Amino acid sequence: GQKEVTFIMVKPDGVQRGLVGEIIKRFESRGFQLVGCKMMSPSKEHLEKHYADLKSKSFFPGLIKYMSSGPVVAMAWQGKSVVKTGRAMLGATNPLESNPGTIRGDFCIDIGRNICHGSDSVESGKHEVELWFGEKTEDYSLCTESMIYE
Ligand code: DAT
Ligand code: MG
Repeated sequence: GQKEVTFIMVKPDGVQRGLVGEIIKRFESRGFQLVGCKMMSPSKEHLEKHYADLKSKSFFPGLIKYMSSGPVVAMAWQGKSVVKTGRAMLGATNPLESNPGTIRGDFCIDIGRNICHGSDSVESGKHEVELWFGEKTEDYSLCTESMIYE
């Protein structure tokens, strides 16, 4: 329902390129609810846990190096169908295949510099929010809820 959560992260290149506000703005404007947000420099061990399913890929070492090249902004967003809609808002993994109007389709070019992360399923959304925030997300109701949901 409306309590669905997804893990959205502005990657180091997104932070350096000044796109933190732009990415937050798109999720806020859509009507999603920010329930967790922090800037941090994750350890390699933490990133290896986050990307555990990609461990066997040839690009894995490069991915971990890039992801630990600078601070990231980790966020938990909540709302109806936020996982699937968040992925649609991010665009395809390879930015050259991302539609204009998506975050990746508007702001980047290379797959290894695709500026943002979004959970790929409801299960991984829960798992990743837990991995990055533990229990420390905020539980509050938006006073605009009845204007966003019927
Ligand atoms: P996504 O981030 O869209 O969920 P993913 O989980 O398959 O994509 O991969 C995680 C990240 O790894 C992705 O954002 C960029 C990098 N990556 C994926 N496939 C890659 C490839 N073929 N070459 C280089 N980097 C890749
Ligand atoms: Mg993924």
